Amino acid sequence: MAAIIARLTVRPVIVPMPQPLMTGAGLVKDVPLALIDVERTDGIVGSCYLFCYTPPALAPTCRMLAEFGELIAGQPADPLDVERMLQAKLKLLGAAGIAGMALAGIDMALWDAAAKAAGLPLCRLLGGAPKPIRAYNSNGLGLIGPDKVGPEAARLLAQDGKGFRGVKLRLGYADPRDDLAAFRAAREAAGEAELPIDYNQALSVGEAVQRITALEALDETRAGLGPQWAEEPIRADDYAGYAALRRRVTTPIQLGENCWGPHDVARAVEAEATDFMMPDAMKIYGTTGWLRAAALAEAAGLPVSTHLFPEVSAHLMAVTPTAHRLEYVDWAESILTEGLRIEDGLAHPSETPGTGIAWDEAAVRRYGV
Ligand code: SMN
Ligand code: MG
Repeated sequence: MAAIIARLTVRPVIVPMPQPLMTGAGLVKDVPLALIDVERTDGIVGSCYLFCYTPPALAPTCRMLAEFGELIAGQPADPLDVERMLQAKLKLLGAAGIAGMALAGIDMALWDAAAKAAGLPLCRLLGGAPKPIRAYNSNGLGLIGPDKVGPEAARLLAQDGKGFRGVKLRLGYADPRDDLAAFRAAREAAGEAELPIDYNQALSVGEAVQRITALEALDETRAGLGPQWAEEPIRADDYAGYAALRRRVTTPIQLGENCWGPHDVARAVEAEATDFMMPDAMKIYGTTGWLRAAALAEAAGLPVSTHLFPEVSAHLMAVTPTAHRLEYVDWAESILTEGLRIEDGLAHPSETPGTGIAWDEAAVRRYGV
């Protein structure tokens, strides 16, 4: 008998950022999360959280989820069909922003429920095994000033004895010389660890050519220890700009966290905009959208990394043919009974049924808004 969706509940929480992060696109100091539970008539509850980026987006996201909850109640709990139904409802509005986030949250919760119903970790339900994936620590190294970068890189590489062999460095300082100084300080502290850099869309195409070319001229880069990739140097959706940039630098370009659904990934591929692809489990439209994006990336020969949402992303990477790196952040861990397990720098998908997301109810009450 088909499982039916009984009800969706959503709870807003604002968790303090363990360590505030200054990026090229502004300061992140609070973690506004929409906690979603979708209950089926067989009693199984699927859960996931959405990261809403900025506190003003939290209440509208929860409201949108509640409205969608009314729409899907009574429908079969089959994620692909629910995704089609919500996409159809969003044809005129467009499935980006809060509407796209809500659709993704429902999708991830329904897949979590489906995996629990099967008694399988999500990656096994999707046909894979819970294999480990190399992770890097993305919890810090914001725009803190070049003088603070070395000690922070060392601290992040050592965090909780997780054995990281990579950390992400945010660049895009007002003064380009600070970018060079920050990279050199990070490299000195990080030894041979992987050092992806992230500009969070701070630059024009011309500035990006200059800044990345300058990094490529450093002794560190010439010795083979340059940035592992340059992430979002320019406006996220300027794929023609990315293609132009790629013709002028050799550092691999990374983008994808701002792709809305597999269709944006297809456009980025078509434009030859990038060397690497890092979809965000939420903006890509959840598990359903991820599988489609992963197929596009595989066909185009693009290595795939994750963006935020480490718990569910670890499962998705286990079934991603060109899986590359997992971005580890601990931002939601304070409201989870268990965070993602990382040992020797490798992330291990949870082995309990579902995605492993379970709420620490005392913490949810503490941070509820
Ligand atoms: C990032 C994303 C969201 C919030 C802060 C920073 C950054 C990343 O682009 O890729 O981690
Ligand atoms: Mg980024």
